[in-house]
Amino acid sequence: MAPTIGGEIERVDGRDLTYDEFVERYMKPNLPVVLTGLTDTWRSRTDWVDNSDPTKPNLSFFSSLCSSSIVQVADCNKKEYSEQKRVEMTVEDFIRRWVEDSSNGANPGNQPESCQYLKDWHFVKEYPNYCAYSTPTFFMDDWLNVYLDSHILHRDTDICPHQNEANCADYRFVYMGPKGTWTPLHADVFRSYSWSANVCGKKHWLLLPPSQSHLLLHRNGKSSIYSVYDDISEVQFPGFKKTVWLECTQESGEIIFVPSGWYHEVHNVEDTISINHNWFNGYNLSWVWNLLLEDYKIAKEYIEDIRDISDDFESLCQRNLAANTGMNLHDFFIFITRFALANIIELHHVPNSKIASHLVHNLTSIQDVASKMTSQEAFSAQCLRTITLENYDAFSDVANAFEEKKFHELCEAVIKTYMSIVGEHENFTKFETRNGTKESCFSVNCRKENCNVVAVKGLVNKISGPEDLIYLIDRFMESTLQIQ
Ligand SMILES: O=C(O)CCC(=O)C(=O)O
Ligand SMILES: [Fe+2]
Repeated sequence: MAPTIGGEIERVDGRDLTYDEFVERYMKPNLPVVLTGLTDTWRSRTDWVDNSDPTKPNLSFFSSLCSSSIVQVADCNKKEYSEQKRVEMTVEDFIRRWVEDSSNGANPGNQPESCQYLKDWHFVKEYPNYCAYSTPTFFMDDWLNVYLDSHILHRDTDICPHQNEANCADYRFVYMGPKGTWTPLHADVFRSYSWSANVCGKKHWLLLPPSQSHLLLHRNGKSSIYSVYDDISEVQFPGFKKTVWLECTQESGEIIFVPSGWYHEVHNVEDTISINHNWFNGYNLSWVWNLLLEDYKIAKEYIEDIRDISDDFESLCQRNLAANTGMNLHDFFIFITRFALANIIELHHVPNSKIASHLVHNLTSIQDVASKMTSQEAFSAQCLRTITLENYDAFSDVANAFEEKKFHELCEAVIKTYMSIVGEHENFTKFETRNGTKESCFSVNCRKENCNVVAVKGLVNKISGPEDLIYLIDRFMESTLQIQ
């Protein structure tokens, strides 16, 4: 049964769209769009494309510049659990196989037997000085990558031993593969947004609104459809025939915005290289929380029968949750607390600016999520007493956080983000002398002679759980509004 197509994804020239329009028309209502006209000046659109045939990737760029990089390569013909089987190899090997396969495939009757797709390559992390692209303003309000540039999401190294290595340090990726490579049906990690730009080549996308996600489920309620082009049994997947999809063929240079929770399947219809980021912010933070909570309940249910014989059941649930998803409820709480503190510090400096409205929106969305947290067992006083001291300190010890270099880096990244979004980034250099001149203040944006950032610190001594975070934000907003 072929998927029913309801229409095409809207296409808009990104140069004619303001940031506020993007928020109102796509980010806030959680709707997809294809943006054109935003990648023409990217270095990758010259360097990564064949000089003599601009429809083809310049594979020799990668085999000469990045030959020894270790990357993950999916075999699109092999399913492993609910994903494609992956192996690690060097870029050199990947390119060599690609070239071999394409010359084999060129002979009539010869089908290349493998279908190798390089995925999730942390190219920016690995080559920070090669500026392949610049993130379009529309996608800059990115808490996930900004946070991961200075912090880690989950700190138990026994669960994620490679946390500090390039392979799981951020969500900025390069994908590359020949015509025919593809990505199975999925919704993105953490229910984040994603944007994906074709540096060269063409992709066909099918997207399903989250209101129809339940129609993809197997009748056992657990597993989901692997590919919409499989021979899907009506008995096993009774909802599938009711699904209505949006589609698009994304051309070279175009960027697709994939909203939170939309299932999608992607096929490269030409040899393709793409750049993509996953991210979240104040507009989809509750999606991230809702998924984490769902996964937490599943993790808990799974070991419910050992609750009575376990000394520390809650810690076990959190451990399993982090192992399955990359973070647990406490990691997420540390994340929103740190992020809220950084927003508070910066808002203290710009209470009457265009930037302030972004920061206030961030803090409000954090409060909303924190208020949902309060009813969870994981945040009961009893459970918080059992979490590791290191984790507890990470959110409770506010005074210490203010002194940490990584927290200062986060503050700086936050203010730079919103300065760029409102178009004030050129003002930056004026304030960059802060370290030499103002000992008590670490905001890059500080324009105050006697900056009393200590007063902000004084608002709260300790954050012992979500209630304290809500209270801190309330107190701070009150005092900031008074200044205004
Ligand atoms: O390009 C692909 O193969 C998959 C990309 C994707 O799933 C995404 O950008 O969210
Ligand atoms: Fe995706």
